[in-house]
Amino acid sequence: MSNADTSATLVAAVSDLQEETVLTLVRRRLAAGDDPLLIMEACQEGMRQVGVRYERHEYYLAGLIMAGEIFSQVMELLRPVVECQISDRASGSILLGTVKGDIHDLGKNIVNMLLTCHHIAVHDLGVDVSPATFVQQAAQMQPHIVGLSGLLTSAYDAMRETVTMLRAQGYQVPIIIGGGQISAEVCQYVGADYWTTDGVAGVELCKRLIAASAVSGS
Ligand code: B12
Repeated sequence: MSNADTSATLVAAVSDLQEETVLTLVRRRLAAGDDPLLIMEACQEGMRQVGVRYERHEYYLAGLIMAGEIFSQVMELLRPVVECQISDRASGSILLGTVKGDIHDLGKNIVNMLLTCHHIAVHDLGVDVSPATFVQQAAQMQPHIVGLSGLLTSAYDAMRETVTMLRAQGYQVPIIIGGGQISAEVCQYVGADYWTTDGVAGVELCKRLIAASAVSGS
């Protein structure tokens, strides 16, 4: 089977919530030496499809919970492989969290893992983090970057509030927002500096921003 075929099969298995099939396919692809980030991408697409099926009332909350559990298990399989594949060093720090009212954390946890692999210090505040907590922790940690995660439409207001509060307190560090439904329009509404729907691209951005701050001495 070609890579494209196995990816399509994996996307479908995640979308169909076929736990055993997903885990078997992931183990098989890892054993064949496939890139763990490509495997993760396929699973993320499957999760997006689960969301679509939830919207169509084909799945209910239990389906979302099941999808979350499957994805967590996939990440447990991928984590050790990702960790030993990345060897570069980028010193810097990021304050990360899922914003107030939102408890989605699978994407945030991936970003945490990838950043940690690149030796960027991650201070992860968890989920449902209030704007005041972000501000308080930014004061303590003085991070190079603040990263806000959110998947719910209602999270955009919490993101906006967080950005406004950080700026009002004088923090001029780059703020990145991430999550499956984020767009340029959302970024503009929130007042963040950067946005992404892709963890790998987000981590590359963090590395560039940290390198630039080292050059400018900020
Ligand atoms: C799994 C899931 C859940 C699980 C989450 C488990 C967990 N531990 O996270 C559970 C069951 C808890 C859940 C609950 C709910 N969910 Co939900 N959920 C999903 C689902 C199917 C997948 C999300 C996911 O994990 N994707 C995989 C990850 C890897 O992708 P990701 O988060 O986008 O992250 C990537 C990037 O975005 C990026 N990234 C993410 N954050 C950041 C941050 C930074 C700084 C950077 C650089 C990058 C970055 O990196 C990641 C890797 O590439 C989505 C569907 C979808 N389209 O997203 C719905 C979805 C997000 N949920 C939805 C809803 C409605 C709910 C509930 C309200 C349902 C309910 N009736 O209770 C609750 C809300 C609870 C709350 N208060 O937060 C809706 C939101 C609709 C909306 N517009 O607001 C969605 C879109 C489904 C849908 N299409 O209707 N959900």
